[in-house]
Amino acid sequence: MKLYHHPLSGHAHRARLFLNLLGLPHELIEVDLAKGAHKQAGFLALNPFGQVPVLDDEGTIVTDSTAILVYLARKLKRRDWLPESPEAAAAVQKWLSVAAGQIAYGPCAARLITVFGASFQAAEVIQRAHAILALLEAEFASRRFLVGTVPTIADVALYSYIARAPEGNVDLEPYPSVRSWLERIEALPGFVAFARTPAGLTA
Ligand SMILES: N[C@@H](CCC(=O)N[C@@H](CS)C(=O)NCC(=O)O)C(=O)O
Repeated sequence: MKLYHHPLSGHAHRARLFLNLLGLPHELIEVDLAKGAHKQAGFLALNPFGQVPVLDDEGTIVTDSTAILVYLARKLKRRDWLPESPEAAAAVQKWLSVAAGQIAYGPCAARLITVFGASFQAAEVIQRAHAILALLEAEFASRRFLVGTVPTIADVALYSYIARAPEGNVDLEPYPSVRSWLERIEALPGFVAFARTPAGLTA
C-alpha cells in the first residue's frame, strides 16, 4: 500500500496512524503542499479534491481520511475497529462526522492559522474548538473510548488534531479526561506520533 501524505497534515496522520495500529506495511509518499504538488495534474488524477491523504492499495485509490479508515477496517474485517451492530456503527459514523465537522472547523482550523498562516478568525475557531472539547470532556468522564470499551476508528479520526490543538492556541489544560484519552491512544501497540510543530502554545 502507498499513502500519499504530508507530515504536518492531521488528516494524513489519521490514515498513517491507523495503518500502523493495524501493522500494515506501507510506503509513505510525501506530497509537497508548499510547492502546490497537490494541485498538479498527476495528483489531481488520484484525488480531484487536490488534498492529502490518498491511499493506493494495489491500484485501488481511496481518498478522504475517514473513508480510508473505513476502507482499511472493512478490508481487514476488523469489526473491533469498525463494529457492525446498527447502534455501534451509527455511533462510529457520528464521530466520523464530528471529525469532518467540529474538529475540522475547530482545532484543525485553529492550527492552520498558526502553522500554515491560514486566514480564519482565530477567536471564532478557538471558541469552536473549546465547545467540542468541553463536550468530549463530558463524554470521557464515563468511558474510555468514544464507542464502547475498545478503540474504534472514531478514536483514530479524532486523535490527531486534538493532540496538537495547543499548536493552534487551544489549551487542553481544562480537559483532563480528554488528555487521559489521548494517552490511552498513545499507549496502543503500533502508535505513531503526529509531528510536533513549535507554534501557538507550544512555540
Ligand atoms: N476531507 C478531507 C480533508 C483533507 C484535507 O483538508 N487535507 C489538507 C491537508 S490537512 C489538504 O490537502 N489541503 C490542501 C487543499 O485543500 O488545497 C479528508 O478528510 O481527507
